[in-house]
Order: sequence, then structure tokens, then C-alpha cells
Amino acid sequence: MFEKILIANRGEIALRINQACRELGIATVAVHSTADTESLHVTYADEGICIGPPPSSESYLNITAILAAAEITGAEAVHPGYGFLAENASFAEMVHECHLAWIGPRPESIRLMGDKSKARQTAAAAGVPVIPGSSEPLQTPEEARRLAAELGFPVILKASAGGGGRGMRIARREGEIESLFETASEEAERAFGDGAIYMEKYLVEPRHIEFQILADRFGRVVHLGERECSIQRRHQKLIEEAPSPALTPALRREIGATAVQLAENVGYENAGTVEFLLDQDGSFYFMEMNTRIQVEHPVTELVSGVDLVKQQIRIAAGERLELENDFVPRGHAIECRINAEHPESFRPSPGRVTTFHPPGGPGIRVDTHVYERYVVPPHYDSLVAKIIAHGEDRDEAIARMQRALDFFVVEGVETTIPLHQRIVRDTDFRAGRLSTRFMERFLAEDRGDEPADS
Ligand code: MV4
Repeated sequence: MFEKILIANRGEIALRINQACRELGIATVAVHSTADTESLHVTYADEGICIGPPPSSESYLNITAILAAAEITGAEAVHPGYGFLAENASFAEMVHECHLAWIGPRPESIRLMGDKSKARQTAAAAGVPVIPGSSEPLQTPEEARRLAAELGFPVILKASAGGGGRGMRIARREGEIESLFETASEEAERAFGDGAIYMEKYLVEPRHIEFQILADRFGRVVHLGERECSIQRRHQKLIEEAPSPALTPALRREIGATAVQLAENVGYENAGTVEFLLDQDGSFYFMEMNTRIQVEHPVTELVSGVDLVKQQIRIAAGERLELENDFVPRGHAIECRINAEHPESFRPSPGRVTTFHPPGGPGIRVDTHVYERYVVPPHYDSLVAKIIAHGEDRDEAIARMQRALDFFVVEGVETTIPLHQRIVRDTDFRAGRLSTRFMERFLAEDRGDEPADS
């Protein structure tokens, strides 16, 4: 096992990784920007190293400074968390070149899944259902028009280098396809330096369901069930839960087996997530694979009893997975992401937290790096806490979440707690009637708009 790990991240996930290291008896190195000197991820680490000024581009994305910090402190491995450098294949390669272990998948897996068109091709070749569409990026607007006519409208154009909803365009009729293709390609070229665009038939109101995978370097792959992440706004997840209210044990086994099949096919190692869209008729399709630990990993931890971050570290150290492929969820878990934002406008609300009383009690876990008098910096993601509620069934998890939200006191910054309080009381939410359009409808009703007729 490693003796010392460098945590190349900040905020709650850096703390979460530090907790796992502590339990495994591993010393930790925290890197931080000058904005995070007073952060708990630094306080709780065995060593802290300043790697640059507040902007991420000069600190948490500063590869040379991070590798130098590892070298200076004698760390043996790097855990990237999520965001920042977690899915940067070149960084993972450089970590290996510095004779450090990378706590994540092999760089080739990160690169393959980072190309969303190649990932789709790979999934199809592995026998995983994909949404009807193009098997290669589209070369010309005419090719886009021909394929769209064949698939039938609506269709969606996606940037190969995008993902997570960036660089997508929906075409509803033949007349708009060529110009949408051109603008999508130009935008992708500008944003990612890669203008490649592929096409899929557009599913109008699916659920977002993702399967958690763990794989060791000896070829053993298991899944730990799914998370339903349909409650999103502008491709930012707000609430995630496990299991999905839409899956039967049979469908869970079926989709889980295809997720494992994909991971086996590419020789995947470490933790990963295979995202699917589940259509209203029960058909499921591969969407993307995320090659990192995810924000919402705690709901899987609570229904599986598996510490995913410890598993990641053990796998990277060359240990064998000791888990069976017979996953059955234990109870139900729901996560609410609490952001320092105005609950109506969603505008960031950085600043000093003057009062902070996180909830606890039966079935409540709070992952946070915030404390009273902490200053939420304006430079980073505004996530300040994750409340994760676990219960014997969905109703108990909801009741516990409702109680935890009501008893969470945060003053000094605005938070999205009031928004979550309204969502967990919503009739459709309580009935498990979820889809990727849930928030659109929820916010429209809030404003008193007439429901859209699409
Ligand atoms: C889709 C889709 C419908 N049909 N692809 C959004 C994020 C990115 N990973 C892909 N996304 C979608 N791809 C087809 N063929 C709908 C979405 C989508 C979505 C997916 C998951 C969660 C929320 C979403 C919100 C809008 C659109």
C-alpha cells in the first residue's frame, strides 16, 4: 500500500479523499491556491503546499506545480478527485512518467472515453445498445442532412470532444440541420480545438441513469448498481438517487451487465461510470462513460456499503477486488447538492459563512468543507455541501432529506437549500416521476408559465 498520497483537488472531494487515506493509514499532501490557505482540505492533510494564485488555470490546473509538489514531498500517488485534471489523459501520463501512481483509469481509457464519438463506437462494438445515429463524426452538412432524414426528426448534434451537455444542438426539422451543423462545429472548434460532430436520434423525455463500475488490473469488473440523475438544470445535477425508481431488479441486472461488458471490453481499471438514457418504453442506450469518481458517488456508497474512494486507492496500489457481481441495493439514498447560489436566479453567492449548522441524526451524511467563518471563494464551483439521506425505502429517505434540509442553517451566503425544500415536496418528485425535463417543468410552474405543449 502507498505511504503518502497527493490530493490534486480542493473542497469537499479533497476532504473525502483525505478521510479515505486516514482510514487506510496513508499520509496526505494537500495542494492549494492562495485562496484556499484556510481550507479544511489543507488543515486536515499531513502537509500542505501552495501551488499558485486563485485562478484554477494557475493552481489546480497547474500541472508542473502539482508534479513538483509530489516530488518535493515524496508522495507516491496522485488522486485527482473530480473536475480539474481528473479526466486529463496527458496529466495521467505525466504522473506515470514521474514514477507516481495515478489513482484512476489508464490514460488510454481516459482518452478513449473523452472522445464521445469513439466511446459510442466502442460501446456499440462491445454489444452495448447505442442510440441510432452516426458511427463516425459527420464530414459535411449534406451528410448531416441525409442522416437526419434517415433517422427522422428530432435529432441531436453532439461535439465529439464535448460531453456533459457542452456543444449540443437539437434539430427539429430538415430546414435547420445544415446551419446547426455548421454553428455546432465552429463552436466545438473554438471551445475544444476539435470541431468533430456526431449525430443521434433525439430522445424527447428520457431518464438519466448511470451505473457505477469498479475494475481491478486483473480484469475483474463489478457494478454497484445505478444512480438516477434526471434532476438537472443546464446539465448541472441537483439531486441524485440510488436505486432509480424506474428500474426493476431484472432491468438493473440487464443494464448492469452491459456496463460491465463495456468495461471488460476496453480493459478498464479503477472506478468509472457508464451513463445511459432510459426511454419511457424501458429501452436503454449508452450515452457516455465518465472516467473519474463522481460528485454523486455517496448515494452508491450508502446503498452498497462500499467505500468507493478506498476501493480506488486499493485498486491503484495493485490489490485485487474482493467484491462479487451480485449487487442488490440496500434501502434508498438521495443526495441534494447545496450550492452557494441565489435559489431563484442561480447566481453565485460567494462570501463569508457566518452561521453553519449542518444536519445529522439517523440516515444523514453531509459531505462538506465548509465551517463557520469560512469564506466561499468566487473562483471555483459553488458546491458547499452535499446532503445524503439514506432510508429503508424511498419514502424514508425523502422524509429524512426533508428534515435535514429544514434543520440545515447557513447564514452569510445564499444557498440552494430553499429550492431543494420545494423539490422534495413536489408531487411528481415524491411519486418518482422523473425525467431530464423535470426541472424545466418545475421551474416553469414556479413562474406560473403555461406548460409547454411539446
Ligand atoms: C441526449 C438526449 C436525448 N437524446 N442524447 C445531455 C448531457 C449529455 N451527456 C447528453 N445529453 C443528452 N443527450 C439523445 N440522443 C438528452 C440529453 C439531455 C440530458 C441528458 C441527461 C440529463 C439531462 C439532460 C438534459 C437535457 C438533455
